[in-house]
Amino acid sequence: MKLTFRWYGDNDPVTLHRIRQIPTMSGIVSAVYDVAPGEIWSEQSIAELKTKAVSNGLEFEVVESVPVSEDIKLGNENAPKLIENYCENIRRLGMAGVKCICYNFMPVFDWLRSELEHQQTDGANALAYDESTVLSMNPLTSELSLPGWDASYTKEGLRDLLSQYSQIGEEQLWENLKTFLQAVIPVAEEAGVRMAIHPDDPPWGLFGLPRIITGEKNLERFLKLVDSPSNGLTFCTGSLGANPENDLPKMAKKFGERIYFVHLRNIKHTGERSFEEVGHPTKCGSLDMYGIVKSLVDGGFDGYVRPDHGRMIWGETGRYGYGLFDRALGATYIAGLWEAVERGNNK
Ligand code: DNO
Repeated sequence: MKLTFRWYGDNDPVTLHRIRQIPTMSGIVSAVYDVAPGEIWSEQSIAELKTKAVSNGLEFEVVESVPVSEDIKLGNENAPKLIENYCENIRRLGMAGVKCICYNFMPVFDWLRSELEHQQTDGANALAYDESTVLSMNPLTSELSLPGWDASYTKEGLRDLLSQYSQIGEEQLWENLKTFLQAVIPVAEEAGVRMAIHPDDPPWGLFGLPRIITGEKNLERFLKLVDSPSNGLTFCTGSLGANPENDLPKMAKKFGERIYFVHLRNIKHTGERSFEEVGHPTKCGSLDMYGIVKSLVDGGFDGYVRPDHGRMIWGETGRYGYGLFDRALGATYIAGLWEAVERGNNK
């Protein structure tokens, strides 16, 4: 297992120097942020990112994300060209030593929350999701807090996209995903890169938009779309765990060898389709973090792990979910869990 930490580039208030000081940290997870989704990343930007990491004693082996353009997810006439660009990015990243690329296939919205600064009893604030609040809001009037939201959408652009997706049900989205994978996975194989799809967060459809990377059955179906070692999963416990029907330890064990990247975080279920993010330890929330790590190790997982969203604690301000302090606490907790599980297994 390699412990990693997400870094948002030079604008990230969390510096590489600080990331490096987190015990057992091996590398960063990052992306080139100076190009629009769908475009080819310049070799120079990729190289600069790598140099920054390496000169701070960190590896750069994981990219999160190379975004998949809406045209690809919609499977429209622009898709082939954009898929070709995507393949070129995989080649370039492979050449630069990247081993794993995380991406998602969620239509329009990435991760969604109803609250960004939910006050917790210990004075921390955290991201929270309440389905009734989300559904009572109209994405077209943008009352919603959308942390994973691409702010560049205009209202017209969004209306247009939502109407295009209204023609597309889940089955068509599966088809478009298959077309994408059939093109990119052979390129990833050749480039020595493992593709790791991120589950939908939350793992159910919203605003009439289909979401398909949601649970055990669908992950199984996904892996069979193109059955190659380069076609794998990002196991995001907070995303999949939002649905209590997802048995995470069971899934971690079952898919262990095809999981290349793990986002570990805990959430507390606060009602039907409602949850808030909490500190990483099992005791803080509804997910069995030890059980998940044990199953990953037993299931043959040997990839990258990062602590996921942290709460804002100790007065820190910054990028929602991505401050330093709580994620660093999460990282050392994860390192501790791993040591305990591996030693226990070798007894
Ligand atoms: C949220 C993240 C997601 C993730 C993308 C991967 O914090 O886990 O935004 O990066 O869905 O493409």
